[in-house]
Amino acid sequence: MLKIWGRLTSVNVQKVIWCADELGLDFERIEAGGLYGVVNSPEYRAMNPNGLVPVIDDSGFVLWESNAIVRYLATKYGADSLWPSDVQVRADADRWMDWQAVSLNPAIGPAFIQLIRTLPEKRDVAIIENARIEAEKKLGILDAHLASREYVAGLRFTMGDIPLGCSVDRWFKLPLARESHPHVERWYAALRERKGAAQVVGLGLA
Ligand SMILES: N[C@@H](CCC(=O)N[C@@H](CS)C(=O)NCC(=O)O)C(=O)O
Repeated sequence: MLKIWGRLTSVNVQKVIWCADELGLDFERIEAGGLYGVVNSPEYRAMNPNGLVPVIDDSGFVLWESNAIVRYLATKYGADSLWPSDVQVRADADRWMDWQAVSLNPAIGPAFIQLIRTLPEKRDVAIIENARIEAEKKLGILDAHLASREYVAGLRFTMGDIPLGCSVDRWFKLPLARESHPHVERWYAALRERKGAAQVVGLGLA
């Protein structure tokens, strides 16, 4: 059976759980990372020398890097659903997965760390405000893209929506004032209805 290591409070673990649920896979999730530790044990480091979550073991095939895991699961179990067969649709989905990892997540991250993982008396309002401004700029880019599409890669939900869905879910749950991005809001509302999204959208921030 597919094994997934990682705590559900990790946005990167959330992507993998959402993807596996979307595909209807049977899997076992093993707590690791944060307060659960595990990631520094020799056994874990042998699977992922970075000591980070998530990691999967699919019948002996071990893989780390959340977006690579989503791509792998989508390719193996979601041909022509999560994994688009059309090369251009797939490239579009891929592009937004990379953008989530290198642009959107780093923009939102500092606000999340300050507002959720830092004691109120230790919070730095300038970091929160700078992160908010950066995140709003990125969400403006996503909003313009979604103005003419149902989902990030076109008419259908694909693997490309999952990492972005996790980041945007986190953004909408942060206790701060947000600008309006109507197309992102419409897309996120549709994602929230999906059975595969239930575990992630049902979580509180921690
Ligand atoms: N690029 C990696 C980043 C993984 C990562 O940074 N994971 C964080 C949680 S989001 C982690 O393992 N932190 C240490 C811990 O939880 O103990 C991926 O996407 O899988």
